[in-house]
Amino acid sequence: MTTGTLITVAPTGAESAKAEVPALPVTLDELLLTAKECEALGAAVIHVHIRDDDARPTLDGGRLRETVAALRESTDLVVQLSSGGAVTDPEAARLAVLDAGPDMASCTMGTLNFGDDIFLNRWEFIVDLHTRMQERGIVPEYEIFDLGHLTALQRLLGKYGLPHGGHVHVDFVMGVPGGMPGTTQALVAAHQALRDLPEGATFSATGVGRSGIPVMLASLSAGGHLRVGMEDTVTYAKGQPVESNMQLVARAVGFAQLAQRPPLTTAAARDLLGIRR
Ligand code: KMH
Ligand code: ZN
Repeated sequence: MTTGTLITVAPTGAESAKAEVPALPVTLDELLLTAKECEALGAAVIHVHIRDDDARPTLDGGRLRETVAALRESTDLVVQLSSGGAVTDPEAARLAVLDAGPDMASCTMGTLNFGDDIFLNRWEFIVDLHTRMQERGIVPEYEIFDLGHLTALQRLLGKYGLPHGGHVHVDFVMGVPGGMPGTTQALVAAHQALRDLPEGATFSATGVGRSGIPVMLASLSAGGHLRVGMEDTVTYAKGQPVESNMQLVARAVGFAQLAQRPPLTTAAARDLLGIRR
């Protein structure tokens, strides 16, 4: 059955520098403004990376807690904290992200080359993240950068059981140099592999950089959901830098409406993902 479209906004990420991308929201005020405007346009989930006073990525616990509280106060968005952080973040700090008590957290399902860096996600670390989220009632979004990550997820669920809430939701992060390409063919392959996961598993997809539009169209046509935002896309069209996250959310909403799969409300998103507020 085709449903409406779950739209996640990933407004900041850990990779772009504020000096190079001045429109990037890096302060709490900037993040809250972006969150409110994206929610008004049709986003239901926010995938959050935060920055320090110098606009550098941070996993500071106090700031994360303040951010979760502020987002809950000003919006009804599902708050998903990144446990991926930046490629330089140590495992302990990534696990401690859960202490901020978000509705959801990301959980990347394997190690990969990440451009010139390595995004390290050891099996034992993944198990730790998954089981701690089960214990604390946090719903994971499993980040799938490559096909083998779905095999790892199947193994994880088989050995350690379903996530909190019982629903499995994954995000195909496509087009990272070192991961699967952002193509229709790769999305179809990943979608096929979803059949090995528990019945009813859902997926979102995001294409990094130029692969954003083809991945969005492929995901909508395959019954998938969308993640957009300046974490993944800083160029709107050739020679045209992204002006704001709202521009990207508005485009995703337009595509979803064209596909006759309008954006899910935040309440419907909670139902889909198995989240209780
Ligand atoms: N910044 C990347 C190394 C996540 O948020 O969980 C990892 C990332 C995935 O963005
Ligand atoms: Zn992220």
